Amino acid sequence: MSKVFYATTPIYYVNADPHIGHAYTTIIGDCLARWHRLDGYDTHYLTGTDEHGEKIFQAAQAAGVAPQAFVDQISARFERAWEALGISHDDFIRTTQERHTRVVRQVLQTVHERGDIYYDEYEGLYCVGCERFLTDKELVEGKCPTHQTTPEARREGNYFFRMEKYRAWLTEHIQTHPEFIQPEGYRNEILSMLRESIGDLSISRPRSRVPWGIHLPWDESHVTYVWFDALLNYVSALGFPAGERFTKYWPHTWHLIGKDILKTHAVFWPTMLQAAGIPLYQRLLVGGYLLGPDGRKMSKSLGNVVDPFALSQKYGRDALRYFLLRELPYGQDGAVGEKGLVERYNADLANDLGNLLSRVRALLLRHCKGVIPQPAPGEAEAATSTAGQALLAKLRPLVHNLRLYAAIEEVLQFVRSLNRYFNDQAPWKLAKDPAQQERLGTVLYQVVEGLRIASILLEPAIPDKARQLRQSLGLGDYTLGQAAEWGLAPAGTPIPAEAPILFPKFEAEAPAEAPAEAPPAAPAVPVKAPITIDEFGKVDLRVALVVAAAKVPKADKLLKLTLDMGGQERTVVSGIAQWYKPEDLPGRKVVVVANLQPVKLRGILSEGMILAAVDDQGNLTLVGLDQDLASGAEVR
Ligand code: ME8
Repeated sequence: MSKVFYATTPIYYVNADPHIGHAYTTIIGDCLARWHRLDGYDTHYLTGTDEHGEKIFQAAQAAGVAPQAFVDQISARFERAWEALGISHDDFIRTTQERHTRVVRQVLQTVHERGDIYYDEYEGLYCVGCERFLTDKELVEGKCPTHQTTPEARREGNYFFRMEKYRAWLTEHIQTHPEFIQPEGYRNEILSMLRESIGDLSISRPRSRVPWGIHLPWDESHVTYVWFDALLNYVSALGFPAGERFTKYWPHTWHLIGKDILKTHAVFWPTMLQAAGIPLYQRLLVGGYLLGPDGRKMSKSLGNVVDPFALSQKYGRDALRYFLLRELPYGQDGAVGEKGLVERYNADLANDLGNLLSRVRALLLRHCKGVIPQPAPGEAEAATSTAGQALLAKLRPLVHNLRLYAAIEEVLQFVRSLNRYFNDQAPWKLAKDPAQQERLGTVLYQVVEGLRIASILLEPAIPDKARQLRQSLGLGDYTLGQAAEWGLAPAGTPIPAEAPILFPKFEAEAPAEAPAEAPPAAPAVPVKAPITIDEFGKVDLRVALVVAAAKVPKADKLLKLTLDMGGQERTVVSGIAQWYKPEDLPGRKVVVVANLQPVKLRGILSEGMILAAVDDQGNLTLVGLDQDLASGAEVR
């Protein structure tokens, strides 16, 4: 089978700025494109903007700007938005570009010459939001169900495309090609629509009313209907009809759309293609709606709109990408909000993935001279040696069927199994026993390999962080197939001495979802008597790495911590056992009071104190660093 892949997003209307719904579909497409590239497919990923039509013309008029200047401005915002979210599209098409308008006129001419276009008077109900006439059946209480507006009654002379003529043929095609429209519910919706007449499609507007559009080649007094124009972007961008890209990519097309534009893509588009003598696309993949955090459809008036760019700035673009990809089964509606993002981020990315990386790095730096160790010869551990192969075999069909959330969850389960392995093997204990050094190398190698494999499989979802993860283990890039091969991390590879924390943990605060009423003012905290800066300067605060942690026998509250303060080892006894498990601490950076008079606690000499914040409910959390800094660094 040829390894060629072509994915498209809808081209977005430039009547308003990009929002999270646009980002959602574009991120899904990006993940698919990256997956296929990583798998050695010759991949082409297309997005762009839809710039003609009444809706855009009206928006430009309302803004008091000439249409071309208006669309230039907003189209550029979409391009910038995709750059900000790390979208790796290969092309960005705009329907006002000459490479597109030329193809639209050419296809219209062909269909006209074949006798599939005629002129007629038409009367119907038009929804400007959808940019199409709605049938009585589609209305809900007289309104457009997508836009909640009453369509306008219109009567005018239009050119028509003989769409009805292709109804039986289209039905047959859908019936004999189960993959053509997915998920199945949408396929059934279209099959049921096709049981009744679909009518012919009005494909022009009089220029006297809508001057903004592509002129019909045979009648300059009409412009092309925006959907007939827009759908053709998918082939014009490939250089249809003669372009090499068209020949190569078109037979492998996956169109990603939201359910709001199902009919145009599942009925208008294939019949247009058939009439123009162009082969059909391969698959139409239909996504559901994103809902606000309250479970209602996002809308500005309800105030439940989530801004993807603010989230991406605050938490990082890979965090947003991960959340949207992991949270919702494609095809279904689902609620998204900041709180959910933070929870998902902390649990999966900061705890399961990032923390394991920090812990293994700390041990490699301390006990393995900062290089990836050599595993014992011939030792095949259950944790990873065949896991990569099994995982990839599971992931391929999941990705093919757009079950991206399930594919990600499989990888995360693997990462959780690595965490269990790490905790069970307790390499920090092995490190202390000179007879166990080979075993220590084997265990740490397993975890490094596991992280390498997970990073490859997660790369389409979180491209920047996946690379950062590997870099902090001294590793470069791999192909998807190399996730299935065990042992590709070369023993002896030096790992960088310093690496930024992969996923710094966030507090689960969500200002956008906070209750409308202001929370009661916190009581004033009694503050101790003032001290001078010189007095404060006497306290020597330092960054330290937790190297080992253990319970203090017969003391429920105490842990004994071994700290590395930049080449200098310290023991500190700390009363944090109620809040922290010993196995969760090695690899963490803490802040320690380095010049505190040593004291003996339960027979152990404690040489300092680590800082923790505690609230009046008794909740305690260790003071940490926002970004990684070398052990021994001064805190002031
Ligand atoms: O329809 N949830 O453009 P458009 C999920 N120009 N996805 C959403 C969404 C939401 N709440 N809101 C929007 C058009 N989308 C035409 C397309 S294609 C030849 C022409 C996504 O700007 C989803 O992919 O209204 C939807 O189909 C698309 O944005 C509509 O974008």
